[in-house]
Formats: sequence, structure tokens, C-alpha cells
Amino acid sequence: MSTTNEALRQWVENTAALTRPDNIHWCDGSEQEYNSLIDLMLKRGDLIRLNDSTYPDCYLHRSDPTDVARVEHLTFVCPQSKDDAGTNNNWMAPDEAHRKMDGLFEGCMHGRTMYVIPYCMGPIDSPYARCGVEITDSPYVVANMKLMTRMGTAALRRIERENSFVRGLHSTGDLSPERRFIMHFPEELLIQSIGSGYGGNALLGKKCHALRIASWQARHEGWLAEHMLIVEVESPQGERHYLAAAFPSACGKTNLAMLIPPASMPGWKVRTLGDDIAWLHLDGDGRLRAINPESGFFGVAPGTNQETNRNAFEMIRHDTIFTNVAVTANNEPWWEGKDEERPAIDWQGRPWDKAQGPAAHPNSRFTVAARQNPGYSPLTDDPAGVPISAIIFGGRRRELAPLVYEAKSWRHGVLVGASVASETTAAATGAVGVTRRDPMAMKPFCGYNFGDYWQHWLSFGDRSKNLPKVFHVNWFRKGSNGEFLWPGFGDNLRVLRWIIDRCAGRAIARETPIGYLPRPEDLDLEGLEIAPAVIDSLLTVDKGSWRDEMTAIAGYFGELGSRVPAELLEEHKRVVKTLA
Ligand code: OXD
Ligand code: MN
Repeated sequence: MSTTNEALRQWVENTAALTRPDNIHWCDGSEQEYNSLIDLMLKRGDLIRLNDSTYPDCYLHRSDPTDVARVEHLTFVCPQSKDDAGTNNNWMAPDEAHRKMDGLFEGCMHGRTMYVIPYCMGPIDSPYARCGVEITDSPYVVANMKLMTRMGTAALRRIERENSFVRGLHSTGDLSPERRFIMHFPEELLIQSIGSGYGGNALLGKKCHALRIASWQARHEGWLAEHMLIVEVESPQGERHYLAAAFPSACGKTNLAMLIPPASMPGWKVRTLGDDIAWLHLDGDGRLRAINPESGFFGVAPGTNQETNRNAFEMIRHDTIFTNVAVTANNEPWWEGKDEERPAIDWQGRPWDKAQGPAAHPNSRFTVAARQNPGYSPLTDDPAGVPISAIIFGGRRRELAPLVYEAKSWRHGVLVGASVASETTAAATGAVGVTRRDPMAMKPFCGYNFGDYWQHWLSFGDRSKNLPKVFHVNWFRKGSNGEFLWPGFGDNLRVLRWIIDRCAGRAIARETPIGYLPRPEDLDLEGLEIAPAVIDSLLTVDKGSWRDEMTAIAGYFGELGSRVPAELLEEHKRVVKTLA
């Protein structure tokens, strides 16, 4: 196979001349192709077949132990102007970045096959979808892209029709952290990644294309590319709402997107449209419509069990690629929180020894096609996407942020999103549990200056009077004994119910300086054993602490430079005044 698209043909040819692979394989996206790649990886030892009777067609990949997460310090956004990247990104002048990367890519595919993967982010016939082509020397990447995107011949045909695509060049190189870089050239719609096989660094359709490059494109074209799940909630009366929620990595987006209603809320149904990324466009009625550009999940394994996420637990019982989990004596995958069996071999292939740390890597993952989810919403494939009733921001904060509050306006909602803070997790290398600002959960993913990004968000307020309401939630508040105050998981539907009722104009709220909060009696707490005092503290707004928080937010905005919109600073002042 090749292509009638001259630009693509040329780029593949030039890339082959630079990287010198032994063969070139154009991916058609067929099952047959997937199966033969799996066979190849089993033969090479890149994959291990898991227990075929209990986990049919499931495989384990063990990565290089130094290559287990996103590497934010090695990720660069390289527009011509440093200010366009903003202080929120690492920047390198594009000429210098090209020189560096060309040197690293030189001859790197010698002895390897170069795979050309045409893919489409979003339903193949959606006007909101965008295509890309990833060139890689990793069969593991090809197999994962097959599960995560709509890839192959149909995507290539669309590229040929549109003559437009994002280019992504990836090589595992020698996996040395010294020669590992993830570079983005937004003005060229180009991504170059070398030295890592880890999902967020190597599956270029995901973070690199669908967030960093797409956010840049979205700003210029008037839409939004966001780090958000999309979930459908249906009431017992059949009323459906679609919610988009942004949380930092490994803060429960997959669990919320696949929520199982508590027994005391019979008749409620929750279906998943996406667990990580949403592309949002204004429609003719001024509503924000969302599509999920992905078609699979690259989820965090630890903590997944029957109680926390039954749908995910069932979904990954077949046709799944696991990365860096442990295995049991019975050759089943195992991770902390699985609550079944015991690990026999840890994620690095060593006999399990508690003294050596967790059996599964804390950022071990499953890759699986979205259709395997028992709660899959068929609307995922609707080219028109779904209208969003509410945008929800959240972070992992043991203190301060109440269980839920509603922003007073779109402009206030943008401030709430821009102020999100969260404790860091194992999804990126570096310290875990440190609270940092993660605006809109996009700190690692916004492909341009945060000041311009917020201006772009604010501009939607001028373009539509029909925008979703904006909320903030915090499932992670802890008491003085270190225990979580809120049960989370399925019980989060109680909070979503209030959010939906607010959107439908049915629920009461009390006004506070930070936004509208439910009174305890406004939440459906039926069947939940929780002390009234705990609910009170989950719904408390401590003015003094919030004054300190607003000062910290002002300091953070100050660090970001002169492009932070005056309108956002005014909104900040307004909130500070009400806290006085
Ligand atoms: C992810 C991440 O893998 O956010 O989704 O790191
Ligand atoms: Mn993510």
C-alpha cells in the first residue's frame, strides 16, 4: 500500500532517507495486521501471553524500567516565538529543535521496520474529526494505536480527500533518558518523539496530537481541545445529560466516565463517551458539542476492581494489552487494589518481594478498545457529537475545595478552571503528592501560552449565551485522621445529580463568595452512611483559607506573564472582594 497524497508520500520517503529502516509497512488497520503484530511481539519477547482461558487475547508488555510515564521535563512546544509557548511550556527555538531531533533520528531505524499509521481522531465521518499520520518503529505503538484510534485505510482515504494531516514521527531510539525528547512544532502541525515507548510519549495521536497540537489548532479555528472525559447520565424519567469533566492525570476520569450508580439510585443509567479527551465545538444554537477523538482507553490499572469500576474490570478481561502490571502464579495480570489472588512476579519480571515496592508499577496501564466497555454509549460514534450541559473541573485536594460548587458565570467558570490545583500522581515522572496548579487539568498538555488559552476560553462568553454551566468538584478531601471524607466512585452520581438539577433549573443552592453550593438537604444522600458533620465539612467554605488561596492564585497568574487576560484578573478581584 502507498498513497496518492503527494505530501504524505514525500514525507514518508524523506523520513525513510533520514532514519534508514530495513522495511516500510503501511498500516491498513485490519484485524489480521493486529494479529500478526501481536505474533511478532510474542516471538520477540516484547509481549507475554497472559492466561488464555481467563484473560483471552490479553498480553503483558514490560517496558524499560526507566520508561514508565510521561516526561514533562523532556517535552517541548516549539513555535517561532517563545511567548507563544508561554512559561507553562518548555520551549526550544524550532531550528535548534529540528537540528537536535534530526541528529537523533539519523539512522535510528536501521535493522527495524518503519510503520506508517494513518489515523483519524474522532468519528471517521465527523466534520469535527482530524487526521494524522504517525511513523514509528515500534510494533507495540502500532498495536496500541489500533486500539486507541480509528486507524488504517479509512483514515488514509480521508487524508487523501482533505489533503491535510498532523505528522508524527516516533522512534524508540535507544530508550536512553539522555536521548529522550518529545517535541511539538505547532506551526508545522508536526510532532517528533524519540527515546520512549510509553503511551503518553509514543502514541502520538493522544496527548501530542489530540491535546497539544489540537489545542493550538482549536485556538485558531474557534474550538476547544480539552483533557476531559465525556459521560452520559440518564435519569429514571429518561432525561439525558452529557457532562464533560477535566481532572488531572490519574485522578479518576476513567472511573467517573464508567460510574456504576449506587443501589439507592435505581433507574439511573450512566454511559461512557470518553475518558480522557474532548473536542468541543459551538453548534448553530450556541451549545457546546463534544466528540471524543479517541476510540480506546489507556487507563491506570492500580485500584481497578469490581467495587471501584466494575465496567472497566469486565472490559479488560479480554483483548487487552497490559503494560507494567504484575502477574499471578496463574499467569493473570495483577495490580495493587485488584483484591484477587496474589502477585507472583512483579512488573519488572522479578519474583515478587514486598520489600522491593509495589508489584505493579503505580502507573501501569491497560489499553483496550472503547467498545468493550459494557457502558459504551453508541453516541460515541455520532459525527455530530453530544451537547454538553455542564463542564466540571476538579483536582485532588486533601483540603480547602468543597465537594462541589457552581461558578457564578462563564467568566467565573474560566477563573475556576484556571485556578485548578491538584496533587501530582505517578502518570508523570517526578515527585508524587505535591500540590501544583494544573489549570483546566491542561498543565502538561496546553500547546500554547496559558494567557492566550484563557483569553480563548473567555471569548466563548461573547460568542454564545447558551454555554454549559461550570462546576468544580473535589472527591479527595481528607479528615484529620487522613481518611477520605467522601466515598467517591458510584456515590459521585449524587453530586452529578445535583449538577444536572442545577442545569435543568430544579435544584436549590446557597450563594457563597466562591460560588453556589448545595445545602446538605439538596444532595441525594439516601442510603449513604455519612455523618451530618462530615457532610457539613465537605460543604464548608472557609473564608480565611479561601483568601489565602486567592492570594496564591494571584501569585501564580503573576508568574505567567503579561498575557493573562485583564478580564480574568478583574474576575479574580471580584471574588477577592466578596471574601473580604
Ligand atoms: C493519561 C495522562 O495517560 O493524563 O491520560 O497521563
Ligand atoms: Mn489524561
